[in-house]
Amino acid sequence: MTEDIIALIKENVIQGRVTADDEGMDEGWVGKPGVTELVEQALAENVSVADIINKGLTDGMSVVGEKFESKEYFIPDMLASAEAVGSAMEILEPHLSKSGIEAKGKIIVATVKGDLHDIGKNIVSILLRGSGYIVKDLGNDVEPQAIVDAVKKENPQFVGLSALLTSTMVNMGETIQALKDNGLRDKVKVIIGGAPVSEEFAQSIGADGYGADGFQAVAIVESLASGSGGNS
Ligand code: B12
Repeated sequence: MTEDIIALIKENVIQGRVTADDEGMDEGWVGKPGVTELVEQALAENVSVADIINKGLTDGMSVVGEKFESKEYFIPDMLASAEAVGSAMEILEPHLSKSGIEAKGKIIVATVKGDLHDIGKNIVSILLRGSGYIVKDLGNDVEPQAIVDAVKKENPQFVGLSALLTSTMVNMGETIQALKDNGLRDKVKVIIGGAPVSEEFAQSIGADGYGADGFQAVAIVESLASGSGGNS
């Protein structure tokens, strides 16, 4: 029974269905419960929160990642699945501490100063949340000083910076400089991403890691957390 509902959650993540109204990737799903209804049902049936997250949401998102890499899925498909995971995590968040699940770490994410593109940053946030991290999303067009202030207040292990414009990617370097100027650079690992950014650029501004997509963002954070990755 538990396996059934977990399998359904996983399948509905793959289908990108938030609620029963959603069509999903394949036909014939409208009217059947989506991820939010299934997660509510699973909680009512006392299914473990860890199983919902790990075997339902995360395993579903892994399949989506594979389909994205093999070009079977495109960005809107991935967004639909990421949204489904995000809405499930909103329902599950109040239950995390109760079920003894410890957050893996905390990350502050922001799109840098001057840049209003936040779709990619939002995907990164959702996937990190889905992987068990506490994410403090500062939004877009975020001044270096606001990131410094947030690091002081939140004490995160990671900072994730996003930029989509060649004119704003320089503000990633400015942000890292601001962290240095405030004596905070050694306290956080900084990872960066966004279409114009590259591994080489990350190294040139002294970032700790670069991720080409949301799944790589999670992988980099995981490897930096275990001390086995990054550019440094
Ligand atoms: C949607 C969009 C907009 C929307 C943004 C809406 C929003 N809420 O985000 C609006 C209409 C506001 C917009 C405005 C502008 N845009 Co625009 N926009 C785009 C567009 C079409 C899609 C971007 C996007 O969302 N991609 C989908 C997401 C999922 O991908 P992503 O952002 O790359 O994120 C992924 C990875 O990069 C990575 N990632 C992202 N962030 C991070 C962070 C970390 C830490 C990690 C590890 C990974 C990571 O993971 C993400 C998920 O897989 C692109 C073109 C394109 N095809 O990319 C142009 C584009 C980025 N825009 C462009 C331009 C020029 C502008 C404007 C200047 C246009 C104008 N003249 O007004 C303004 C600038 C506004 C501003 N100050 O920011 C140019 C940039 C050119 C350049 N090289 O600088 C592009 C490339 C279009 C083009 N070909 O000319 N835009």
